[in-house]
Amino acid sequence: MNDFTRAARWWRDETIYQIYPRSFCDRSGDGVGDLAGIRAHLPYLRELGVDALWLSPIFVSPMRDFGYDIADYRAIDPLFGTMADFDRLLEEAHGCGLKLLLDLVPNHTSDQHPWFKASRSSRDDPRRDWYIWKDPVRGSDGSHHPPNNWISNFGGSAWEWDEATGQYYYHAFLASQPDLNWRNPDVRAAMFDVMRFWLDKGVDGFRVDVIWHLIKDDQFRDNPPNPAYSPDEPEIHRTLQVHSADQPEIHRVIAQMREVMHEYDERLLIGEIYLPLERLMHYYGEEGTGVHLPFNFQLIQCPWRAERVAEIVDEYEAALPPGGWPNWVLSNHDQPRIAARTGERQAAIAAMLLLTLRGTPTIYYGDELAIADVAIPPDRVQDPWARQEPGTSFNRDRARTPMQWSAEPHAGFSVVEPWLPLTDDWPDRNVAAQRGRPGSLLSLYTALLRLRRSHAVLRTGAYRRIEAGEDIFAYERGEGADRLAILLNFAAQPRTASLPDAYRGGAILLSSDPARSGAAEGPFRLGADEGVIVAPAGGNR
Ligand code: TEU
Repeated sequence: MNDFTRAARWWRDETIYQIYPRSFCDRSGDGVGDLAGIRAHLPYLRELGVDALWLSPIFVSPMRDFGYDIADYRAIDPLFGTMADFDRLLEEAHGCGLKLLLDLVPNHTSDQHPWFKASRSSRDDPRRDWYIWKDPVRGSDGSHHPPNNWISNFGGSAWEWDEATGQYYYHAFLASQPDLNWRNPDVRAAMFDVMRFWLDKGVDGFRVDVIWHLIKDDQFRDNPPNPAYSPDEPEIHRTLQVHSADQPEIHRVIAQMREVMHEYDERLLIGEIYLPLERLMHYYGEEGTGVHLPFNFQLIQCPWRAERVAEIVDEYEAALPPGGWPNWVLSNHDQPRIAARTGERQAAIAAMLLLTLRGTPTIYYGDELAIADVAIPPDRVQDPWARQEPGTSFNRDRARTPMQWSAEPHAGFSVVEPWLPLTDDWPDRNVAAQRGRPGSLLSLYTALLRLRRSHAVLRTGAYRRIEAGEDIFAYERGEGADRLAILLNFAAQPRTASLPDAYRGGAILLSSDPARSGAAEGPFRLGADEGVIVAPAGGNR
């Protein structure tokens, strides 16, 4: 039996928690989070009940894109600590049963990486072909123009002119993030060695940044215009990324990455992929050649209405290839937070959804407190994208604000003013205030994670939609007597749900409303913004 069809892989049972290291906890006293801060809060993460931590990049970087611009893939940035701090974090995380996933950023390096410095030094340098260099298009007056119309994800042309060598280089993000040439086998070999370096240390896997970007059209054809573009959108949407990303050859590259992972036992490969569902599914690959989990951002991108969310879940379940294991994400460091999108009361429904759907959940740090987007005063804006395209509606800083630990100064995050502001209500919205308090979102997350552990059906049971009525998304997990029903009221008013007969008189295992008691009735009265998990009568408790 190959790896793809083998039944149990740890990530099917476990929950991932994303930490944005700059914003988790600062122990060095510079206002920026660090590895020692993460280590200090391992007990919190155990108590919450998550299983695997994914850290956004912690490697040496000029921090133009806050670590997604790497200058040394094998060293820890001093801002976050030392390699000894990393080794200690890994050891202690493993010691308390937590796995550790790193962020692999193979699409581009920093322009300060020695590879790029060599590449840009001369056209004859052996590293020249490690990046994507093209001759200019010349105007009749001798002026130089980019070789095609590709746009940077952060706005403007994706081509940067290099006067010294008379060519353009390609950058899908900032000009200080030149794209590597993944058609060059030496680049592949070098990055696979980076993977081995961390896998040898014992990390449990990687989240691979913009994996669908690695291979570009070999003819560098222009992207077609996007007929639906409106000028208030980020400039990247002006064209359709038909030729600059998601090329067929990417799947061979991913298969090679999987071969590297196969040299080790039970390591996880996640791909960061923003693509429509039918394109996304190709990234599972065939027979274990794709990523284990192509990140599923459907819930981030959909309007928060019961009917639409239900459709999205059904479509996703139906689109999965045989053996493809699902995953769900509500927020990340690039997107408005879930509580900002749904409001605080519905954040509880979102939590119940995330932790009861079939598939590996990823929780974004701070979502368990319903931290919402924080308005960033203009003089404190950090996000290079927001600086480069000030017209864009969303500034990523708003979803990257510090974790709020307590009512101590600076919310216990730091002893000095943090790099980004806290929420206005931090004296109440923090871990110390919510821990163990009935009805708090943190208590709900903790209870949900405990229930996932104690009830295998919530982890691996089949998913089946139940028609329960307007504004309610309801589904079952499991089969026969071994099943549970989940009823989620997306409305801010009470609603009545029809409940399958088997659940009448069944136990309510969990409600988002701590005042709820008793057994399940026939037509089931759900409170405003209430979600419940119900066992069948006489069944599964
Ligand atoms: O993000 C890639 C990416 O595509 C997003 O920035 C996307 O453009 C945005 O969310 C709008 O949908 C990854 C990292 O997560 C991000 O932080 C980095 O800035 C980027 O890659 C470059 O490494």
